[in-house]
Amino acid sequence: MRYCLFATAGHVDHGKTSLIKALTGIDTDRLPEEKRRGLSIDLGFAYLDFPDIRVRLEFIDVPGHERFIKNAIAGIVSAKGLLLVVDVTEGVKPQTLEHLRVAKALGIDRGVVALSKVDKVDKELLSERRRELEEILEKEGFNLPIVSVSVLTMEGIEELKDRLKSIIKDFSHDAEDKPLRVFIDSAFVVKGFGTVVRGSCVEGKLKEGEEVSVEPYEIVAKVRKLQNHGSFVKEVVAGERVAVNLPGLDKDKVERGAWLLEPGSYIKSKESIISTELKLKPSARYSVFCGMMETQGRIRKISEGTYLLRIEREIVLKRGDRIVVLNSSGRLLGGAHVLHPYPKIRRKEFIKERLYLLKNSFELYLLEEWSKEGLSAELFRRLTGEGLNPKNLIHIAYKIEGRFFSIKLIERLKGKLKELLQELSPETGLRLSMLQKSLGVSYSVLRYLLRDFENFTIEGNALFKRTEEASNQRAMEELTERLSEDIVEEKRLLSEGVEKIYIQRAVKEGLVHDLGNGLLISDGLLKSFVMRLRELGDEFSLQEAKAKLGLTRKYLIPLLEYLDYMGLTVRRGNRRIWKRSGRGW
Ligand SMILES: Nc1nc2c(ncn2[C@@H]2O[C@H](COP(=O)(O)OP(=O)(O)O)[C@@H](O)[C@H]2O)c(=O)[nH]1
Ligand SMILES: [Mg+2]
Repeated sequence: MRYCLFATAGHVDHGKTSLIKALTGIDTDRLPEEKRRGLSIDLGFAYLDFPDIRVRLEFIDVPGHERFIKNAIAGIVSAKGLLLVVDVTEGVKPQTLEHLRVAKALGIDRGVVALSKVDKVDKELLSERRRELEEILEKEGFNLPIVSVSVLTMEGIEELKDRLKSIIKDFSHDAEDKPLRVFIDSAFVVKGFGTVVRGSCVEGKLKEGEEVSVEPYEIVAKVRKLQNHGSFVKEVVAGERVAVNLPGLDKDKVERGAWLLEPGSYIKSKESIISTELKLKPSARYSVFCGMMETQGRIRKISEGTYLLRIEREIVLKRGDRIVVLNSSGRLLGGAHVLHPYPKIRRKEFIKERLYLLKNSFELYLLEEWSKEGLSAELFRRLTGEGLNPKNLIHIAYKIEGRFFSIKLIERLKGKLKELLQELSPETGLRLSMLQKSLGVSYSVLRYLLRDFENFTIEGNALFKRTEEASNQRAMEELTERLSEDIVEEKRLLSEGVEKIYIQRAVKEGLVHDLGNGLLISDGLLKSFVMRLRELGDEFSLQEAKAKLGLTRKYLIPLLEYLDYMGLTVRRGNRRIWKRSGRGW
């Protein structure tokens, strides 16, 4: 089963609650006060199943009274579509427009309009109202089908269901793959279970037994039971109305607007960069809805249509989220969308100079904003709810230990490092922490940068310049190491990039022997050959030597001749005899 959330919208008494009841059989006016007054005060919930397309359409019934505009926003904010109800006898009224504008502010553009109570009017008035309605919808920027309905005669109810079905049939369910986000609208205690929070799952999935973090309070709690409309379920997904049993949670800690999130999946902040068509003023104080959470805030203008929003409490947002803006007296102004939920650098010039990146290639913006720390896929996901596509960073960034750094920056740092290293003397060295500080980079980045500088060595936690002597020493060590297992031809070493001068020096110092014909052997290997040959007794034949050392004639003959030359052996025909006076070995 998949789920899709719709909200009702429309002026008070236009027939929203009655229509939901006619569609679903569920009476959403559940508060005693609502029953008494015949008026929806708070949100109500119902659902309609379409078994053939395996979708449950969830309804949030929104109150229409103007005093409850905030409840209306809280209801519409988690919806993907709208069921707008307009009383045919009254036509469009203030809250009809207001709710349409809330939907617009939230980027909701799909849904159906029900022209209600058509049992009360004649055909003429009906078609006049329809025309009026079409005009207004167009003016407000909506293109929605209109269905005439009556809950008394049940006229149009089936048509309305068909319309709804054809809309939700094509809905994408990719929100299911995002990190979990539940907007909480209430919390209560159920005897025997403990605290239950209820809300709309707008993104992701949640399973029984999983841990969630309740934000913005930073409480991690374990899900004991899950329900969808009173039935226990093992898992809930995006689009679903949910009741989540969190026994360990204190119900009084939770208020409407809180979130259930996958722990660690988002960043909370009090500042964000938003984009809007509204003309906002730095002098004014605004009321903003982020999800169902209402808070107060002020803005700083970055440029036309782009503002830095500073709110009074830490909340959870991600890039692409819509927020609703009201003026300080609670009048709806419109919507904005979040470009950056956690701007680390809030300097106006920084943001302004990079507006294009901010709007069009967020990865690149973040690469500059987090230049020294590097951009990780995890950070990207926390800010956007999406995976970082490394393809977008090819040719622009290096990946160092899981984080991306711009090539431009790394090259600049290399230049700076070069300058710093020029002043380094062989004796004193430089603490790595000092270098890190001067460059403003992590240890892993410093190590990455140092790879390009050859004549330095790290000893302990300091960097030393290699003296020429030390460089020679190192080259010699490398050379003898290379020659310690096999006899190697000189031209092969040269082709591997060993400098001739080091070979000559090694031979001169006795570390390496030149057997003639350009065959080189390390002193150690030569000694071990001699020792093994000595095991053959006072004298040995060419064949015995070959079997003992496993060398081909190409190498063996120069080796044995070299022993003769060294005065260790004398050759007699095919045999070699150890000389008594042979040096040492
Ligand atoms: N005649 C008639 N009355 C209706 C119809 N739908 C709703 N009503 C009445 O209109 C009033 C307000 O309806 P309600 O559903 O509470 O409106 P809401 O405030 O938009 O939820 C109630 O008295 C309903 O009985 C309809 O189709 N025909
Ligand atoms: Mg109602």
